[in-house]
Amino acid sequence: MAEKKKDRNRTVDPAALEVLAKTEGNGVESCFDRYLNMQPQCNYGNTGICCTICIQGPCRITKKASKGICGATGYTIVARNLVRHVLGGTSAHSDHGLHTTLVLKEIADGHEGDYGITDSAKLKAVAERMDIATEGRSDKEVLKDLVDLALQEFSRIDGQESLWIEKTVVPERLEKFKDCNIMPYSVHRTIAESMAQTHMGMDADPVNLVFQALKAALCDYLGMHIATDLSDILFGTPTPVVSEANMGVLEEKMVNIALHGHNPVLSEMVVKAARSMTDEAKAAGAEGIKCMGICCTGNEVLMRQGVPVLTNFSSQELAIMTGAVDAMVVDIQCIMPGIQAVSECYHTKIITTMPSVKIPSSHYVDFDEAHAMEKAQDIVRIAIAAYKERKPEKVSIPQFKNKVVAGFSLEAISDLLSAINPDTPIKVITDAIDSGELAGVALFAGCNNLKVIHDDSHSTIAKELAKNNVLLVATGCAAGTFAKFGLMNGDAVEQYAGDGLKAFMNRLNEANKDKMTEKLPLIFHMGSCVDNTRCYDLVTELAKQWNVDTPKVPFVASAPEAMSEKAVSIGSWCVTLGMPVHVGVVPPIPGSPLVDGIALQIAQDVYGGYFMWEEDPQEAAKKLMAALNERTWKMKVHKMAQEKYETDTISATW
Ligand code: NFS
Ligand code: SF4
Repeated sequence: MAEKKKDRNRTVDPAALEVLAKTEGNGVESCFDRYLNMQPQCNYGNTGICCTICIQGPCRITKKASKGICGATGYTIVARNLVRHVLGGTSAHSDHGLHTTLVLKEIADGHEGDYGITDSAKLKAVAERMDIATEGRSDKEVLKDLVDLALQEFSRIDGQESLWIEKTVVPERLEKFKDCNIMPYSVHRTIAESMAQTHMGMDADPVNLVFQALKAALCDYLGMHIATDLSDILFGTPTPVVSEANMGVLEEKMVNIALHGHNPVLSEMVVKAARSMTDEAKAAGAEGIKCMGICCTGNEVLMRQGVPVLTNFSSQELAIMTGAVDAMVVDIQCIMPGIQAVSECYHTKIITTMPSVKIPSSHYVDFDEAHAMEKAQDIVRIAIAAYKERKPEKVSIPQFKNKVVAGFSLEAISDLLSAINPDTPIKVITDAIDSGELAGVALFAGCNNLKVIHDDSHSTIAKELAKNNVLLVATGCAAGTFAKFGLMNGDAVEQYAGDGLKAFMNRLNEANKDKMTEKLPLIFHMGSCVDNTRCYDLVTELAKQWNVDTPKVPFVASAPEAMSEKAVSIGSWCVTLGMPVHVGVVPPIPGSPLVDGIALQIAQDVYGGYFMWEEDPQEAAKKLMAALNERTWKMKVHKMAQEKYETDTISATW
C-alpha cells in the first residue's frame, strides 16, 4: 500500500496512463501529482472528527480531548458534518433543477428565445403524475402550472409537503417518511433550517441530526427529479444512441470542444451552434468541429445527441494534456480549478460560463439564456481561434476508444421491454428475477476519487455482478468508466454476462431487432447524476409490480469511487428510499462509532436501506451479491406466503 501511494499512475484507463507516461517530468501538474503531494492526509478529517463550524476551532477529538471546546462530542461533530455534506449536494442538484425550471418558466411566459418544448408527451406525463389537468389545454398552459408547482417545491415555507416526492414513491415509503418526520415542505426551507440546526450551539443529538440529513437528502432527490423531468421536456427524453468514448475521440484535424460540467441548458446550445459552424472551422484550416463531453454534461449530451465521451472526472486535466483540446467549456460542478493552470501550458482555452463558476485567468462568457445561440456561437468561435494556435509538437492523442450504446431513459427501457410484454413491460424484469434468470438489478453511480485507483473498482465490480446475472444500470462518472472501457456495448454481453443475463439480453435483442441497429449493451446508461432518479423510478415500478415496498426489491446501488457532496446526498436518499448502498471510499463517518452504526445497521431497521463501506472491489461484489440474494430469497418467501394465505401484501416493511 505504501508503494501504491507513491505511484503517480493511479488509474487503469489506458488513455490516462498514456498521457501520464508521456508527460512525466514535464512540469505540468494534474490531480494525480497533487494527490501524492497531499499525502499523508489527516486522519481526524478522514474519519470526520474535526470541527470547524465555529472559529474557536478547528477542534479535533483525540485521546486527550474527548470533546470540542464547546463540549461537542465526536458523535455531534460527525453528524453535524454529515448534515452539511448532504446540504452541499442538495444545494448543487436543486440549483441545477431550479435553473432548468426558470428556463421553462420563460417559455411558459412566452419568451422562448432559442429554447422550446421538445417533448410534449413527457410534459403531459409529468403533469398528469402531478395531478395537473391536461385535457383540452395547450402545452404552454400545462407547462405554466407545472413550472408554478416546481417553483413551490423549491420555495414553499409550510402548509403542503413536497408533492414531487409524494407522487414518485410508493405509498408505504411516504408513510415511512411521515412517521419519521422527514417529509420536507421544500428544498430551500430545508436547506435553511438544516444550516441553522448545525450552527454552533444548536443541535447536539446525533440521531436528530441524522434524521435531518435524511430530510435534506430527500430534497436532493426532489431537486434532481425536477431537473430530470424538466430537462426531458426541454430537450427530449433520451432514446438509444450509438457513440464512442475515451480520448481516442479527439480528432487531430478538427476543432475539438470539450463540454464539461452538468447543465444541458448550455451544452445543448453549444452542440447545436457547433453543428452549424463547420464553414467557419474550415476557413480556419480545420476539417470541422467535434464536440465531446466530460462528467455529467458529457452524459447529458451523449444521452440526447450522441456526443462522444472524452473522459470522466479524475482525468479531466489529462484530456487537456493531449494538446488536442481547443476549448474546454465548463458550466457547473466537478470542474477542477486545476484545469486553468494545465491549459496555460498548451493552447487550450478554458471558457467559464456561469456567474457562480469563475476561474481566475479563464475566458468568461456570460451565458444568458435570452441570447443562448448567440453566446454559444461566441464560445465556438473562441475554440476555432484557439485551433489556429495549436502546437503540433505538443499534440499526442491516445488511440483508445470504445463503442457505446447509451440513451436508456426509463421510457426507452420500457419501450424495449414492451416488445416482449406490451401490456405490462416491467413484468419482463420481475418475471426474470422471479424465475431466477436474473439475480436482481444494480445501479452504478458516482464519481472518481484518487483515494482508490481511477476506474478500477467500477469495472471490476460490474464484471463480477454481470457474471452473476445482475441486470446493470449506470449513471454519472461510473457510466463514464463503463463507456470508456467498452462495457456499454453488445460485445461486452458476450464477454462478461452470465448465462441468465445473456439469455435475458438475447430475448430483448430478438424482440427489438427491427427497432435497434445495435445489440443492447451489458450496462444500460441511464444518464447523468441527476438522472439517478430515473433509476429510482425503475425501483418504484418494480415495487409496484411486485406489490411491495421498495426495501423488498432486489436492487442495490454502488458508488465505488464516491467523491463529491452530491454523492453523499444521493447515497443518503438511496438508503432512505430502501436501497443497500455500497461505497468504495469510506466517508468521514467512522470517527463516531454511533453514527457509523446508524449508517451501516440501524438505517436498515428503520428504512430497509443501509450503507456498506468496502474498498476491496472483489469483497464489494460479494457484499452486493449477498444483499441481492437476501432480497430475492425474501421475495420468494413473501410470494409463497401470499399464495398460501391469499393475502395481498404483507404489511411489515421488513
Ligand atoms: Ni456526479 Fe456528475 Fe462525476 Fe461525481 Fe461529479 S460529474 S454529478 S459528482 S464526479 S459522478
Ligand atoms: Fe469546536 Fe464546538 Fe466550535 Fe466545533 S462548534 S469548532 S467543536 S467549539
